[in-house]
Amino acid sequence: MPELANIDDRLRIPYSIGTGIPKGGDEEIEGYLQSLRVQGFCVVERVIPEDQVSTVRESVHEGRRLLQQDREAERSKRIELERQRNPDAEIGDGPVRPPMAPDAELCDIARNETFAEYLADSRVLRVAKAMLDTHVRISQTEVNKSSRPAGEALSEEQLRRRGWHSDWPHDLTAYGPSSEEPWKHCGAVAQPFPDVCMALSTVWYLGPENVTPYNGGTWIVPGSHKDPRNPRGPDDGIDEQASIPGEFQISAPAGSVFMQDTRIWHSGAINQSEHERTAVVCRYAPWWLSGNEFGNLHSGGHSLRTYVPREVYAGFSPELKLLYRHLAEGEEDVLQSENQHTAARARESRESDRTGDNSQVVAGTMSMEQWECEHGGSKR
Ligand SMILES: O=C(O)CCC(=O)C(=O)O
Ligand SMILES: [Fe+2]
Repeated sequence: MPELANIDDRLRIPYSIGTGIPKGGDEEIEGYLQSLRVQGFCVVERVIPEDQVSTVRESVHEGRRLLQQDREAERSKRIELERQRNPDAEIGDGPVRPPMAPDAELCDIARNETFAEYLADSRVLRVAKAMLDTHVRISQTEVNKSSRPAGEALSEEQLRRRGWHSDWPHDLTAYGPSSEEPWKHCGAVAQPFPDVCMALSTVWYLGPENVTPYNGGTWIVPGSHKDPRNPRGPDDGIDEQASIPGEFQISAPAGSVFMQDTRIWHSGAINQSEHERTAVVCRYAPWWLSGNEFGNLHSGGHSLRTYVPREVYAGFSPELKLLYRHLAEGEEDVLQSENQHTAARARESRESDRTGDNSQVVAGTMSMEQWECEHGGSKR
């Protein structure tokens, strides 16, 4: 492929243990961070141990069924509320604007508690905190992200078709607002995107098979997170459905987590196998990224606002609680202790009455890499 000659070799570094990242300790985490920064993604393998994957997968299938039931009941309640507010309201089959908790829509994490605990896995959290902020939270949870078997012989044309996009808050379609439903809008960062990783989308591959290009390995364009164009940019001249030079598909054992900078251009893939590639998608974001006001319209439901019921939240581990506290019924999210500790140190240094010498501080001369090196990088 002649076009590939232009693709920077740095975009072919290992993205997982299976592709060459050293296993264990700080070196492993550094490998993920390097891949995320340079290529825009990484894969943390076997976050769900091999012998647990089928239990977790089955619990998610059951969780989806229960959610469906609960959502029907919630929707009827919302319609009732809407009618009380406006007796003339004409309510069809479409979305009904949700009020605040406890009448907002159930977050997908409810009914999926067996899966949920893995979201606070130590490797995944270390990576998310180093990329985003020590106070990281899950802004979107979508348990219905399987790639289902295509079930028929596919033409070359079908196999060539992509669905390139980047994810919230970098999805320029902002999930379909209209003049009738202006509230149905999840917000998108304006182009050109600032060079900041604002959130990490994670795809949790739950088997039953290992993920390969044949059965739904996610398509990705390495390095595209740094390109000011976007496949959904209305003026960028990119065909959302056509292949792009440098594209390739992720491979990973079942139970692994694909983590991507939300700016990266990626696409779901056709599953040519006989089995559903079960998957859950969650988006980790720092405390400062507005989620529940604008960001929670998800494929499982029709809601901008989701909430985690009190009794579900009470059963979470302390680490998982920190990821969902902002959505939990009756809870207030406050800055986590690591952030508060930094603020306390900053205040202490301001309070000392020593006057120092800044003659060696020439503003603008320190690179980000130098700063990270001096401050301990991802071990912070
Ligand atoms: O299913 C996949 O492989 C990708 C899913 C995706 O792109 C999304 O949910 O935004
Ligand atoms: Fe996506």
